[in-house]
Formats: sequence, structure tokens, C-alpha cells
Amino acid sequence: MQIGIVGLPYSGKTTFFQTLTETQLDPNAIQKRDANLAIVKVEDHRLDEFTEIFKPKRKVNATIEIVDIAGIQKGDAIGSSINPQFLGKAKTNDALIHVVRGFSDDSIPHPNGSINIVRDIKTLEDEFIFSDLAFVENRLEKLDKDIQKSKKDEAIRERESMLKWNEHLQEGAPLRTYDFPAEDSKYLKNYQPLTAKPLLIALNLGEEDIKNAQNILNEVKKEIDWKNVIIEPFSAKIEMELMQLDAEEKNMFMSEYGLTDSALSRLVASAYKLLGLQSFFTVGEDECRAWTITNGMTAQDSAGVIHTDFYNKFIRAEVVSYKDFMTFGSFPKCKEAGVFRLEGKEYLVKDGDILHVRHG
Ligand SMILES: Nc1nc2c(ncn2[C@@H]2O[C@H](COP(=O)(O)OP(=O)(O)OP(=O)(O)O)[C@@H](O)[C@H]2O)c(=O)[nH]1
Ligand SMILES: [Mg+2]
Repeated sequence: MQIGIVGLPYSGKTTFFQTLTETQLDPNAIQKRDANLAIVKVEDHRLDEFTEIFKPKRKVNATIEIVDIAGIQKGDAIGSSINPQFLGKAKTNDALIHVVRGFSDDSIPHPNGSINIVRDIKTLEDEFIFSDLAFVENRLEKLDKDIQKSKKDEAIRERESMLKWNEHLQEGAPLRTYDFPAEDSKYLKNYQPLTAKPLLIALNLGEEDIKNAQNILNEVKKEIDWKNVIIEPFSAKIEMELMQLDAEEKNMFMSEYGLTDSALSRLVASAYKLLGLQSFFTVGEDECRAWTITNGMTAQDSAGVIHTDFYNKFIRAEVVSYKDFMTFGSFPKCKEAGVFRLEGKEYLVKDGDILHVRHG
């Protein structure tokens, strides 16, 4: 699962990336065109609770990959459109986080000249719509040629789909809001249009605005109330400062700003939800671990996430839900209470299930 960080220049993408990964990058590396890639832990209180109970040798969180797409060099995109190399990189991600600048700082130029959250959200969205539109138009030209040469059914069918995508995009709407028919799934998979990706908008507010975040968010939502889009306020600068504090100082600093949890765990949790991801767990004295699956995965599919052999030699899965386990406290007690289940390969694994795979 890979999530790309996108945004206008100087919006705080790389700062955000560094706080997510709790690393400070070499300033020279920040200037490079190559994307920075990091693997980020997904915090989960359920895994923490299992770890408390089992005291395992290892605790393994679920992870997601985050890419800071440094396609724009300083000065590159000022006032002009976004560079195509950058758009190409964004295409390969499963979801996008759009970092929008909300902080004022006269020493840091703004490509659009002033701070305006709604305008900047729309600027990037328009760029993405243009990019998808250009792709679809290209595709249509190619298909028209193919159809002239030989009337292949597949080309005719795809043309129908592309015409509809085109019409939707021409209206200035992202493909996120298009109701794709089932036969479009292969085109979606192959072409990965930018505006069809789940989008998390991260508002990078100034420190002085963070106490007022809810009001700012409400104002933004009046104009940007988009389907399949989550908007979360945070402050990259505060997160950066939090990173350098020990636990006690952290709590003091956070209460100063009226924060209850780190914005980062909130943002990662939102991204997880946005992608329709869920977790199941394997627990024991050796290891407690969270595994990532998508909605609708069966017990056998899930076993395959642990190990291909578990998929191939799957017999049954022993399943207890997180809630039941917490209610009864141990596997024997769950058995007594009749909430310890044996499920076959077609069982749809639910978020929070503890799984033990029986295999050959
Ligand atoms: N005051 C203030 N400055 C910030 C904040 N977030 C980022 N900055 C500063 O803004 C400048 C640009 O931040 P970056 O994180 O490099 O922005 P970017 O989006 O990666 O920029 P490009 O990669 O050049 O497009 C840096 O000098 C940051 O220190 C913030 O919340 N408040
Ligand atoms: Mg950057």
C-alpha cells in the first residue's frame, strides 16, 4: 500500500514527510528530484492491548509506504502548471495526501502569492483533472485509429468507457465522483487516473491557528465537501517540534496547543480508513502482529497475506473477535463462552479479528 504526498511548492510536504517518518533529512537530499520513500507504522490501540496481555518477544505494527514526490524543484512551478514527471509519479500510488499551505510566513514564498486554502485545493484538483483529461483524449485518439484499422470489439468497448470518462472530466469533475460500471475496473487498474484515487487533504496550519482548527476546517468544508475526500488539519511545524521532545515534555507541549493526540497518528488512521483497509491480528508469546487487508478478503486470502503456503495449504481458521477476546480475556475462556469459532476458507475476515490459521 503506497500513499503519495502531493502539493504546491512550499506547502510543507517534505516537512510533513519528515515528521511522519521521524527522521530529519539532509537538506541537500530535500532538493533532489528523486522521491523520498518511507515505511510508516500504523498505530493501533488493539495491538497495544494484545501486547500487554501476551507480552510477546516482538510487536509488529501494520505499515504503509509514504512517498514524498519531489517532482517540483524550488522555483519550477511558481505561477505555472505542475510538471508532468511529478504527475507520472503520483499515478503509481494507491492514494494521495494533498498537503495544503495554511501557515503564513513572509520569508517563504507562496506560488500563488497569498495564503488561500480553498483556492489551492482547487488549483491542484484542476491540474489533476487536466492531466486525466489529457490522458483520456490521447487514449481516444489511439482507439479511433485502432478501430479504423480493424474493428476490434475490445477497442470499441473501451472507447465507450473513455467517452464517458471524458464527458465527466470535461464538466470539471474528478473521476472520484464517477460511478464506474464493473467493466471499467480493468481500465481503472491499468490507467490509474489521478482523480480516481482516494484523497486526504492535510491542511498545514500555522501554529497560531491550530487552536482554531475546527473553525477553519468548517469554513473550508463549506466549499470543499467532496465525495471520498477526507480533510484533516494539522501543523507540520508543531509535529516537527514534538518529534524532538521526550514523552513528558510532549504532553505539556500538546496541552499548550489543546491537542490530545499527535496529528500524525490521526492522519495515518484517516488514510487507512480512506483506503478501505482493515486489520486482523495474530497473537501469541512469540509475536503480536497486525496485518493489513482490504474489505471483502476471505480467511484463505488473509492467510495468504501471512504466507503463501498458508493460502495453498489452508484448512481452517480459528477466529475470535477483538471485542470478544477483551470481554473474556483468554482463549480458553473464549472457548467456554462459545465465541471461539472455526471458520472455513470462504469466511469474510472482519476488522479486529484474531486469526490462527490451521494449515497442512
Ligand atoms: N512557519 C512555518 N513554516 C513551515 C511550516 N511547514 C513548513 N514550513 C517551512 O516552509 C518551507 C517549505 O517547506 P517544505 O516542507 O520544504 O515544503 P515542500 O512542500 O516540500 O516544498 P517543495 O518540495 O519545494 O515543493 C521550509 O522552510 C519549512 O521549514 C509550518 O507549518 N510553519
Ligand atoms: Mg519538498
